[in-house]
Amino acid sequence: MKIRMGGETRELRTLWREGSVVKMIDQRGLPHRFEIASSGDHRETADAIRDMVLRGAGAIGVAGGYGMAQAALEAKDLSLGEFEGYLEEAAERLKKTRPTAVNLFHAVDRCLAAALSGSMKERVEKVEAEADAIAEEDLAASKRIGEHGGGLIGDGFGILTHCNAGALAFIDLGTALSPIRFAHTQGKRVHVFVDETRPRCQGARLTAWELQQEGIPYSLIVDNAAGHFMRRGEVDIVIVGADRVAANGDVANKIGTYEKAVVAHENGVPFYVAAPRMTFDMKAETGEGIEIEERSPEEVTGMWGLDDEGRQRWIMIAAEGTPARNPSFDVTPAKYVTGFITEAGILRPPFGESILKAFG
Ligand code: RUB
Repeated sequence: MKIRMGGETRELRTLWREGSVVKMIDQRGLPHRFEIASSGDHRETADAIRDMVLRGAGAIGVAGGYGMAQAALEAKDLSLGEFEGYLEEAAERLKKTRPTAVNLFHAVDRCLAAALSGSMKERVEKVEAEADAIAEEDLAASKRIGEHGGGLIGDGFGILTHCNAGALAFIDLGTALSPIRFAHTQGKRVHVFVDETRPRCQGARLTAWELQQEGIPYSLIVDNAAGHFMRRGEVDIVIVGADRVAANGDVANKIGTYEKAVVAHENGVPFYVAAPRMTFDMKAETGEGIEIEERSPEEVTGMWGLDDEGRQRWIMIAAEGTPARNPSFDVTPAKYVTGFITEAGILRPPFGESILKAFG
């Protein structure tokens, strides 16, 4: 993605690997502070996923793969038996960080499978190659999602998106934002309605920042305003990402997605989910079984912001000790989804069949 800083433009990925070191854009400081964070071993990479230094299903998956490559390099001087034990433990540690995005589980399992046969040298090389392949596949999928989804966007469209399913949620380009980038590059006039996405404000902090970097017109709106704009006919299409899609087309995505889908349905606005193969979980028959991460109540009772002197500050919104609930994701039933924008094309209902045909 293009990062404009002090008159200079840099092309960067959200995260990348330099041997045993993983580098990533530290998303906790954005949009006010741009910093690259480094993780020197798989434990630090697990911490970075848990603490949301990086986030978004695709990026979490790639980080999980890179964490496994780090673990393989850390264990390369052990016996084969100890190596396998070390990698299995690393896999467990990485998988425990965030439960909902299935990309993490797919990536870690692929790398673990690569670690279980061959000589030590071959095993380490295979895990590294698998981790790098996952990153390149994700990037290729984003490009295809952009091309397929770009065709759904007409000139002059208002597009609503929720959370951040952009370059920062992936290696680059993203899922929901990729078709928007594509349509913009084709010269179509678009206007993006960006839900702020409480409690962590990924829309206000990350999606708005990405669109600003790319020069794509947008308005930031509070989460509660989406229905208002849909009812007034200002939104022509909703495009969101996903953390896990069940085999029947139920979608787990950032909390609030379900409400947007219901309101879109009520107003006849098409509701599309942009997601690559890695986000589909064929083992989950429906959305019922998907684990929903519950995060700290403090994210609801307070928030981060910038003070007058440019310092990042945590401020309280609710009274000290206010009880709060903080589910990070919700499940949107498949009946509200118009289609899935995937690297294999647009999947249409009945999703049980179209998903199985594309990814089964
Ligand atoms: C991110 C979120 C995003 C999806 C899409 O949640 O819900 O919409 O992960 O990601 P969080 P992708 O910020 O809590 O990780 O574009 O990678 O499919």
